Amino acid sequence: MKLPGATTTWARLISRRLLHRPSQSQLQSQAHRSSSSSFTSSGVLSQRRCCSGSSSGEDSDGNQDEFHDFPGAKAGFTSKLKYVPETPAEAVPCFRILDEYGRLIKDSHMPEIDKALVLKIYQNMVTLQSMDSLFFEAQRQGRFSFYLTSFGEEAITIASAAALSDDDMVYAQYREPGVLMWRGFTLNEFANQCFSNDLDYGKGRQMPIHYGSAKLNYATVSSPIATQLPHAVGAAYAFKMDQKPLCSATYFGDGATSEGDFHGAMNFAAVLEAPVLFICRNNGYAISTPAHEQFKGDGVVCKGQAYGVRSFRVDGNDALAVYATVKAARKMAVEESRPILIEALTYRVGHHSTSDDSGKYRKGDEMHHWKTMRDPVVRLRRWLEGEGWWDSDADQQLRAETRNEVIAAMQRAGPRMKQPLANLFTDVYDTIPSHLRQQEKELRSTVARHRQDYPFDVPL
Ligand SMILES: Cc1ncc(C[n+]2csc(CCOP(=O)(O)OP(=O)(O)O)c2C)c(N)n1
Ligand SMILES: [Mg+2]
Repeated sequence: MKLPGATTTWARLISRRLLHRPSQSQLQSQAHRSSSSSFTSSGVLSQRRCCSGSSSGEDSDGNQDEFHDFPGAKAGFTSKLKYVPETPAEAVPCFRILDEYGRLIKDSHMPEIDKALVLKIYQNMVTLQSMDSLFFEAQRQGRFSFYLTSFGEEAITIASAAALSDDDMVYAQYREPGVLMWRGFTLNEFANQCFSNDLDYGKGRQMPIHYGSAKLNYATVSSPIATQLPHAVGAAYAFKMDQKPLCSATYFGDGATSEGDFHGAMNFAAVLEAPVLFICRNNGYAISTPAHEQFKGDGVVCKGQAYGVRSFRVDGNDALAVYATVKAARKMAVEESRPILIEALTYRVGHHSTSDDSGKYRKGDEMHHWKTMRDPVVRLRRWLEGEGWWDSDADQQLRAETRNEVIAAMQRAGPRMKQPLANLFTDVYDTIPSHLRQQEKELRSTVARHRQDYPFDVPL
């Protein structure tokens, strides 16, 4: 009987193995010849390394020179009862190019980057700072309901976005508007979303800062932490199957690594060899929970090896180092079809959000130190000034211009009508089901009875 291709090969191999099974005397002579392989009494092939100077085949740590092909893991044997330490003797070092004062560190791995690109990175970082300051104030004035800043983390999002291809899919958490800004999302578009006006792509259904853009390959932010990670793996796997030279990049905080979605996503990505960049902003806090209460071990970077994922640790406040790391990681992900974990160490300078007062759980000195001494925008500016590419006049002009642009964007977006009430009930079902119709009816009658308690600019 003719067997299908793959089965024929296996059948041949098995029959060859059975036909050529060695006799007991052959086994003995094989063992004496210190050959590279032998059959055990059960007939299973095991490897035998040639150990010079060790007649017992065991080194001083009890490691034996034999290993066995367990289906679950390939490992050598040891006669000593040993454990794997919970943390390595030394923490993984953090890659940087610029020191705290914006000086180039000698012999550092400087990426290929031209003046125009670094200036664009810097200008975007300043624009993001301006937008955050003014939007934060606007929220405090009650002009929109919620806001959250990227203070202290501007380098991570902007410099990493600069190192990606604009066609790579991005799955962000919420503190990454810098990526969208880099890709060309305008201040008007940011303001439209925060004001939930008639131009908001999300049709007013999401809280402010939950941006998204199909045009810019940026999946809409979703509030439940870490749900974006498995999506990024799926998208990366699709790129791989379609043989596209692209990757997906997913951003998340240190707190997100406590979610099951992080672990599931890492494992799937490793096993499927999906080209995805896991970019963790380890800013030391998940709202009020400090990192040391979030996880044990050497931060986030150490988790990569557990899943078989190559990992980097970088100073997230050094824009050049972030750019170099993401550039190298993207190349590996796309060319070798593999996931990469990047832990960017940083500090969340602002409150978690406008619903938080971080003075309740952080020391004032700590916040002041990071704000004044470790600011990523200042660090990059110092380096640019050292290169003769930037000066204080240019800086003042840029800050004045971006401030005016942000104010103008809010002036345009604020007075526009909100999204109509009816939008709350559409776009999930093809035909609106009866229970949603009933809810809509009840909502309309409540609004009619308490008109003064509902915003006048929401069309009914
Ligand atoms: C599944 C889930 N649990 C809890 C929350 C509430 N929550 C919102 S943000 C946050 C902290 C996330 O911290 P981290 O991932 O470190 O991001 P960071 O805010 O520091 O940027 C939590 C617990 C949530 N949104 N979703
Ligand atoms: Mg955090």
